[in-house]
Amino acid sequence: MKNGDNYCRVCNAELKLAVPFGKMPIANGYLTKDDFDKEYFFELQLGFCPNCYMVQLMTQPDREKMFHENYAFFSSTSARMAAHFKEFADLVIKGYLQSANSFVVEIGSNDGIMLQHFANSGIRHLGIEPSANVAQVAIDKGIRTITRFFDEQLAGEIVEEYGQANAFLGANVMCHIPYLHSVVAGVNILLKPEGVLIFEDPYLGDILEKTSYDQIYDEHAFYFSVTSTSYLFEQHGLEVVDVQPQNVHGGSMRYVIAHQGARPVSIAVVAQRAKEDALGLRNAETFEGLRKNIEHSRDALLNLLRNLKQNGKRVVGYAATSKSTTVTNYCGITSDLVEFISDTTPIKQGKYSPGAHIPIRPYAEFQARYPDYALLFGWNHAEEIIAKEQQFKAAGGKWIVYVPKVQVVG
Ligand code: JHZ
Ligand code: SAH
Ligand code: ZN
Repeated sequence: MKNGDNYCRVCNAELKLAVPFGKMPIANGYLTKDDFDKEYFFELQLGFCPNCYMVQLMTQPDREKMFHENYAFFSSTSARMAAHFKEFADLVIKGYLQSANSFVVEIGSNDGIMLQHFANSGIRHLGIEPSANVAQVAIDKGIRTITRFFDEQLAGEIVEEYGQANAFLGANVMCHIPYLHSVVAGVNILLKPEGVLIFEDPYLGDILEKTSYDQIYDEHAFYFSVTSTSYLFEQHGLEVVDVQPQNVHGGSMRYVIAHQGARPVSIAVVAQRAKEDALGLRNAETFEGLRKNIEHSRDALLNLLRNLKQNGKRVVGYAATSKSTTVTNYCGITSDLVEFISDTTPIKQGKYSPGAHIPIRPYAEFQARYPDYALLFGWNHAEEIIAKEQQFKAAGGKWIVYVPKVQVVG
């Protein structure tokens, strides 16, 4: 394997630079004033592999800089996501865990948002979650969790201690792991002959169609499509047997993977690959288009925010999402244009946003004095958020959204 930032982490071909974002901080690296001068930055560059079509970051910070005992993202902050993961768990229990003594493993299990349903049903389970603070929340709920990064080595240790798994799950974690070959080799070891890996991640097709460029940040090492994902698993004697689009996180894809030949391949896999060809996921020019769309989106958002400021309007950010770090830093949005960002997560409150250093304030401050405009950094939760903010609307408040295009609503 060639090393360095210019080679595909899946097939080793030379990457093409698709979108350069400039220097970026750690997306979840909320900080205090004392730490401003020590802040870490890296070059955020989206790369396209012309051989296996995997879209990926060219440079990635060390995993320990992102996932540690002060990780700022707790999964259970959205009611919609809690419901989504209950449905996911129910589907796995009914479809794959009906035999006695079934065993389910989840990587990136975070605060136990999904695994709690297996634990509550008395199913043998194991969570693998390297960020110790979020893992502790799960452990306190009685969910068996180990604080480690998953890889091939750990898969061997798990099989020795617990045996192989009927189901191996991951939501918004597979695309976070740069050393995918070790992970997939681990999946091979861990899965029973009839076992399945089911995982979901933000879908490249949605990112292109919606110009949701804020999905691009340090933690997201890969931007999967059915085409590129199939290539990866085939290298390891595994295959994609089903794909199911999911209406969460701005458009995700759920992949069902099995040992080659173990299960029939759904026509949805073939159909989705045809859609990807039509969308141009195998053409470098598609990504030149993305780059232009991103530049237009940035200009439109900046124009809007500058106009509002000139007109004396108060603008506050709603939800200090990881995604907002890309938007604020790429567009150059500071507290000059956005007074503060309201967020419900205690660990983020009282700190400053990465790079742009916009203050993060408790949600109560948003409610206490509504701004004229709320910039919806949590646009992926728009339905849930707009529904519960009827009072803001009644008070004359308006939403600014920037996906799929920059506009004012409400
Ligand atoms: P949300 C994270 O992305 C990081 P983020 C990670 N890389 C990933 O892929 C996805 O999650 C799964 C706040 N909030 O879910 C709470 C409100 O304040 O879009 C959280 O700080 N009020 C693993 O960070 C933040 O939003 C609300 O009403 O982009 C979560 O943002 C709601 C619903 C959320 O994830
Ligand atoms: N599944 C949850 C959490 C996603 S956050 C959800 O969808 O909401 C991504 C999680 O993956 C983080 O908690 C992070 O600590 C964890 N993670 C990162 N690298 C990992 C690895 N190599 N193995 C297992 N978990 C990992
Ligand atoms: Zn490749």
